[in-house]
Formats: sequence, C-alpha cells, structure tokens
Amino acid sequence: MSRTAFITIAGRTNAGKSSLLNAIVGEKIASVSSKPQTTRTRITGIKNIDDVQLVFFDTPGLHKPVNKLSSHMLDTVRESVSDIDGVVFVSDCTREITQQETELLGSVSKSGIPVILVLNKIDLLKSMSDIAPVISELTEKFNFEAVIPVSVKEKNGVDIVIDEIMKLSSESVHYFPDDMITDQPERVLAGEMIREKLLELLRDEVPHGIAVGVEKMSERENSDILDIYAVIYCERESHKGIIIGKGGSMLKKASTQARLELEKFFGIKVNLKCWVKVKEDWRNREGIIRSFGLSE
Ligand SMILES: Nc1nc2c(ncn2[C@@H]2O[C@H](COP(=O)(O)OP(=O)(O)OP(=O)(O)O)[C@@H](O)[C@H]2O)c(=O)[nH]1
Ligand SMILES: [Mg+2]
Repeated sequence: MSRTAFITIAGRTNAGKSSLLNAIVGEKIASVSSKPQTTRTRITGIKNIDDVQLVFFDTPGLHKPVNKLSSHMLDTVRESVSDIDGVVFVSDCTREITQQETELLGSVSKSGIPVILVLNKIDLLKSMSDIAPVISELTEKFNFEAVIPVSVKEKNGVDIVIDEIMKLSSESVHYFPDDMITDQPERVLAGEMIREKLLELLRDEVPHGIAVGVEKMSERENSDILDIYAVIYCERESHKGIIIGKGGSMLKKASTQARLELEKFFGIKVNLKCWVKVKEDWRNREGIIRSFGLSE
C-alpha cells in the first residue's frame, strides 16, 4: 500500500522555508531571496520517495502586516496549518524567537498536529552550543517530534528532516502523478523567477511592490525557442524608472538573469520580453490582489 504525508512549512520570514522546500524537492520551484516576504502564496511541492508521496505547502513568512496583501499572506499561513499531517517549523537560529513564532507554535501544538522544529542557518554560528538556549526555551514550552539543526545552504541536516517527515506518512493513495514536482502553472513559475531577480537587485520599498504577470508563453513553431512576455507591475511612476534603470540597464540585468534561469528550468532557449507598468498602491486594492492570484 502506498503512503502519503501532507506537510506545511511555516515560520518567520526569511528563515529559509522556500530554500528548504527546494532542497527537499531537488528542483527550484519556490523563489528565494535575501529580502523578507519573498513568498506570497501557498506553494505546493511534491517529493516521491519509494512508495511515499510527500506533499509540501511552503507558506509566506510570519511578519508584521502592513497592507492588505500582507494580511492575506498571514491568512494563508493560518489556513495552511490545519488539517495536515505535520508542520515543519523553520526558525533562523541566529535570531531570537518572536512572539508571532511562539503564537503559531502554540496554536499548532493545541490542535495536536506533530511539529518538527528545524533550526536553520547553523553555518552562521560560531559554535553549535550557541543554539542551546533557543532549544531549551522552545522544548520547555512545546512538544516536538524532532529538533533538527540544519544548514540548507550547506545541505547539512536536510536528509534528517526528510527522514523525520517520512515517519508522519500514513497509508493512502497518492494524490499527484509521480513525476509532478509542483502544482504551480508554468506561467506562475516563470513570473516568480522574474520577480525573484528583481527582489534581489532592487532596494528599499520598490521590490516589495512588484508583481509579475506572464501574458504569453508559447513555443515557436519549427524552432526550439520559448517566447515569454511578462509585465512587471509596480506601485509608482518613480518606481517604474528605478526598475527600468539608466538606459534600461536594470531591466536588462534582471531579465538576463531571469532568462538564464528560465532556460535552465525549462531546458529550452528562451526569448524573454518584459514591460513595466504602474498600478497605484495595488497592495491595498482587493480586486487587483485577486487578479494577481494573491488571494482567494
Ligand atoms: N547562511 C544561510 N543562509 C540561508 C540558509 N538557508 C537559506 N538562507 C538564505 O536566507 C534567505 C531567505 O531564504 P528563503 O528561503 O527565501 O526564506 P523564506 O523563509 O522562504 O522567506 P519568506 O518567503 O520571505 O518567508 C536567502 O537569502 C537564502 O539564501 C542557510 O542554511 N544558511
Ligand atoms: Mg519563502
């Protein structure tokens, strides 16, 4: 009989949740950046090991909500930690535990869902004993299936996380085909790859106000080229100028980086065209948030 486990990856913003998902799935399906609030929606990742299908939900990180978009992001986290087989709670071991983290751990524990605590970024520690206080603080308050110090960056400990997750599986049919790694449509994946590059390259307020919509994605007849036309939305005319950059330099840099990654992912030559458009204050406009697929 086959087995399945549905697992939510949760924790504070920038802790390395999406990095962990990518490391487990073995493909880059979720955007990763050094800026907080990179993940905006629930991302499904699938990993099959022998007869076991592990289905992961990567969630937006816990942060202080500042607009309607971030409130939706936090709703997504709350909705994703119920009715599942386990939670992988990712914490950045170089930072203090926040009240939001404690609250989420509290509500998950109360519902009886097994929690695996992943203390990530141990490569940044001077000594492993530095995490002892955090471990004792958390294990005094909550029951964990396992507490695992990890460095996703150095691929250290990820196997142990997978082993622990496997224990949470139960007999069940598989819900996804065995060759599927995500349920995200290719257009969404492509848009996210472009947004990730802009997040890394831009500063301050600009990157967080960006959304990317892929308007066309099709393979050319009789030639191995994938045409991708994307619109980059931002919140202000001044932001548009920053995204385009002097003589178009910033947009060129971001789209070249995105194109290389798209080519690697899709295994085909890509012709990427990007336009920049302004949608004033869209992160507070429900209709636009919905049209970008960022809320139900
Ligand atoms: N040093 C170090 N950096 C890491 C490690 N894992 C992830 N990072 C970095 O941490 C940053 C955030 O990683 P993400 O995977 O985007 O974090 P996240 O928790 O998904 O963030 P949100 O989507 O904003 O909630 C990136 O710059 C990663 O490269 C690690 O083990 N060590
Ligand atoms: Mg993320």
